[in-house]
Amino acid sequence: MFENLTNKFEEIFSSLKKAPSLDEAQVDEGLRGIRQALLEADVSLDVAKDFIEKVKPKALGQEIIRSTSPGDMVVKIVYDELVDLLGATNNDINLNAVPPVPMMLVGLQGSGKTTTTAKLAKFLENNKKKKVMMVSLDIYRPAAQEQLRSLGEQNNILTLPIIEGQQPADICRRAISAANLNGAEIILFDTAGRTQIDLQMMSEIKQIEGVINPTETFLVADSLTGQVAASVAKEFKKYS
Ligand SMILES: Nc1nc2c(ncn2[C@@H]2O[C@H](COP(=O)(O)OP(=O)(O)OP(=O)(O)O)[C@@H](O)[C@H]2O)c(=O)[nH]1
Ligand SMILES: [Mg+2]
Repeated sequence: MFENLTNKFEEIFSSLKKAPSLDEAQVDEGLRGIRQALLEADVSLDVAKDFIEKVKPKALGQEIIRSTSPGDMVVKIVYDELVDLLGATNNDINLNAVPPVPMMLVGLQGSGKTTTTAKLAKFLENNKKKKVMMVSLDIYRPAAQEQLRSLGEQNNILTLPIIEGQQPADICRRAISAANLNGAEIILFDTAGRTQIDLQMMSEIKQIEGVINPTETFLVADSLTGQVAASVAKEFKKYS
C-alpha cells in the first residue's frame, strides 16, 4: 500500500517539478492526483479532503506560481503538510508517574493484545531498563490468563500469579500491591477482547481505568484494519 502511494506521489511530483512554470490548472490537477492517491491508500475521505484544502491555498499562492521553481515549492508544501498530518513530533511512552506505572492494552477480539503485551514488556525491559510485570484481566476466554503467563515464562517477564475466579477490578488491586512488593516499575494490563458493541465489557474498561488510572492506554489493531481503526479508537475512547 505504501509502495503504491510512494510511486503515485513520485509520478505527480516529477511532473510538477519538470514544469518550468505552473498555472492554477496544473497545480489543481496535481492536487487532484494526490487526493486520489490518498483515497486509494485507504485514507479516509474527510482526512484527504482536509489535507487538500490545507495545501491548496498555499500551493496556489502567487509567489509560488510566479517563482522560478514552482514545482519544488509545491512539493515542499505537500511534504510539510504530510509531516504535520502524520504527527510532527514523536511522543515517547509516558513513564512519568510514581512506580508501579500502570498501562493498559485494549482492542478488538484477536487483534493481538496479549502478544503485544509481551512484546511491549520486552521492549520496556530492554530499552528502558525497567522491571515489568504483566497482568491478564481476561477472565472470559478460557486459558487467556494462562496464555500471558506462558509468554511471560518463555520470555523471562514477571506475571501476576493467576487466582481463578477473581474479578478484573480485584486483580488490578492485587497487581498493584504485588508490584509494590516485588519491585516492578511498570505494570502492563492485558484486557479481554471486545466486539465493540458489547456494552458490558466496555463499561468494564471504564471500571478498570478507575482502579489503575493508566498513564497510557494502547489500542492494539491488526495492520489490515485500515481506516476502520479510527472509528474503533473513537469507540474505545468514548468508554474510557
Ligand atoms: N502474524 C502475526 N500474528 C500475530 C501478531 N500478533 C499476534 N498474532 C497472532 O494473532 C492471534 C491473536 O493474538 P493475541 O495476542 O492472542 O490477540 P488478543 O487480542 O489478545 O486476542 P483476544 O484476547 O482473544 O481478544 C494469535 O494467534 C497470535 O499468535 C503479529 O504481529 N503478527
Ligand atoms: Mg488476549
